Amino acid sequence: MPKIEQPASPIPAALQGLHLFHFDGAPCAQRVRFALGEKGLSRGREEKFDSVTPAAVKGEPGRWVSRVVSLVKKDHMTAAYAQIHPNMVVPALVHEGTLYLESMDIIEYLDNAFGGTPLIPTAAELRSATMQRVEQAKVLHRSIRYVTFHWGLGRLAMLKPRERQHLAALAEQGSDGEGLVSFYDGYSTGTIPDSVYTDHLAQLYAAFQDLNSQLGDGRKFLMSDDVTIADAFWSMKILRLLECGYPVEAHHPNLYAWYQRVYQRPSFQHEVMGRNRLTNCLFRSKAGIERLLGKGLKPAVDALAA
Ligand SMILES: N[C@@H](CCC(=O)N[C@@H](CS)C(=O)NCC(=O)O)C(=O)O
Repeated sequence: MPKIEQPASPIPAALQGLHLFHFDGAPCAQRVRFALGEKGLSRGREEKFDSVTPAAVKGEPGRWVSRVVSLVKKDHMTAAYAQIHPNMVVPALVHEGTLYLESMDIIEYLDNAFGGTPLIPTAAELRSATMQRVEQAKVLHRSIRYVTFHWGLGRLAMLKPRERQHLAALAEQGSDGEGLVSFYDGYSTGTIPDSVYTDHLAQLYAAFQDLNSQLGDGRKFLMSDDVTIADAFWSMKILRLLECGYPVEAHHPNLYAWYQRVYQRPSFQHEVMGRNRLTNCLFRSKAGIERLLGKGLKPAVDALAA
């Protein structure tokens, strides 16, 4: 059973229906939006993440209310959001006043609470194999952070000393369970050795090779011919890494073909990409220029295979 949170903020308890605190370009939120789409729930109106006016708290039948927490504007590093999510990350879901955190738990909750595509197999063996793949993806989320910050976001994502102090002060009241404080300290001061980034890239590479060979038996999706929560987790890693210029097709062809199958699904097209196309295009263009210059993520991935 997903954990029921008791937030310090009064906002979640005031919300009716389904509300998602998310960011369009964040893989952890994208996987939940994919799951919502698979459950037949589409994006409804947009509200400010902390709005509790009588109109803003209303739910919408068959839809989820979108509460964007901008990672660019640093909405997630505000006291208002830290009281909703003590780790200061997206996503967070509220259903009829109850708050759910952690994308894996949120998807598990949605799978039990709504119809549509079943995302967690019921047969014991397949279920356990599926959840192992999800756990592996969860652990490797940190590697995605290191790789995308280093090769994708660059200086744009660095925090000024004042912002880091503010983050540390908020974390003292919350839990900082995702290690944002130490990550941003190291990242913003340029003190993380290059070998750490390369090691995270190598961990992702090894996991992708493993999935690539598993897909060699001709199955349509990661666990079987049916889409599952594992596809939701892993496909968002590929989406993000393609944006950073990772040559997925050249190194992991089965994985790339699988990704295309997931990408074509209406849930991916509408709920994941719906408002993400411009950002996706900008990142891919930047990566394309780097590739032409022989820089960026591609040579780093090629070097791993050499
Ligand atoms: N284990 C969490 C991870 C959430 C997470 O790390 N979210 C990222 C976006 S993918 C975030 O909000 N990062 C904030 C930042 O990097 O400043 C989950 O799966 O829900």
